[in-house]
Amino acid sequence: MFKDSFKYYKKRDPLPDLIDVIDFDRPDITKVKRIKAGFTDDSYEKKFGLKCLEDWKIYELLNIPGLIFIQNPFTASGQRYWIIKCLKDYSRKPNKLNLDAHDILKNDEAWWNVCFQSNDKSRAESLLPKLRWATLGYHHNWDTKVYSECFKTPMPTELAELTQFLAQVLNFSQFRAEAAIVNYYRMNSTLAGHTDCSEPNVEAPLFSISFGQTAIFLIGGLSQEDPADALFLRSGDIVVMADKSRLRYHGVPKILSSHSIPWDKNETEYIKNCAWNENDWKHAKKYISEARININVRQVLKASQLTL
Ligand SMILES: O=C(O)CCC(=O)C(=O)O
Repeated sequence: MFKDSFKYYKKRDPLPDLIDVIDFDRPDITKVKRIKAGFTDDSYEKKFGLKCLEDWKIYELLNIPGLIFIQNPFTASGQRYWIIKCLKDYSRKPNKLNLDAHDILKNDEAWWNVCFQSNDKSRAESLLPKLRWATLGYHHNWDTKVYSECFKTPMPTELAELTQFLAQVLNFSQFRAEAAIVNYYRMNSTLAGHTDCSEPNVEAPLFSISFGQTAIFLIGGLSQEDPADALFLRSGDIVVMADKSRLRYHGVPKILSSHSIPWDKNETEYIKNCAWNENDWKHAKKYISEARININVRQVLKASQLTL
């Protein structure tokens, strides 16, 4: 059962045995199969900090049809670019934050500025770990779970373009990025099991992009009673929940310290394909050394709909 597996992987003392966690660094061909990319326009790779398409490794889980895994397709500079975007841009207005409900930030304040550009070190230290989520585009309503035209701001163009490119690569060319949740995890954070079923369009795939420390991601079936599989999600990895996998239970029972730091590799000029600011990176690098970020992008409207 999903709950039992969640409890098992969440425990700290003793730590769980990770032998059954699916590890794409050592893909087991009895559990996963390689699939091919279907799109080849390399101008997009350069734009979004991606590696050359021919170097991507894309898998589908054999026992979860529709669950696609792309193993870190980002260059190191691409990872830095997206980590800074999540921390500096997606955590500010007009996006909605978990912090909004508590009046922790004054009207004109941004989380990034208070944490990294103010002289009040004690406020910065206490605010930094409090950021848990930001919503973009059609904002997820955590209480009613119902999207509304009145609770919507523009989707960041670069994020919409990145996910639309990923969708094309996987032959979901009709995908439109209309809503996103950015989850910010500390090392002791978890995300309880749930299904993503608020979108009127659950036929469209959902794109989940992870950066920073490693997660154990648990994916079960359509019911809580079904058994679950565990996967390591490392920095840069992308999970796509498409077709029959779109409505499966999933959650994050544990964050683990990452053994490698793919955002910190030295690169030749050729693959430094994304611009980011050195000073911003100094702050973001420290943050991500003890945190994980997940960007979860969805289509809300059905293909024929223009509004809700
Ligand atoms: O953090 C993750 O990998 C999963 C996030 C998620 O399931 C969600 O935002 O609905």
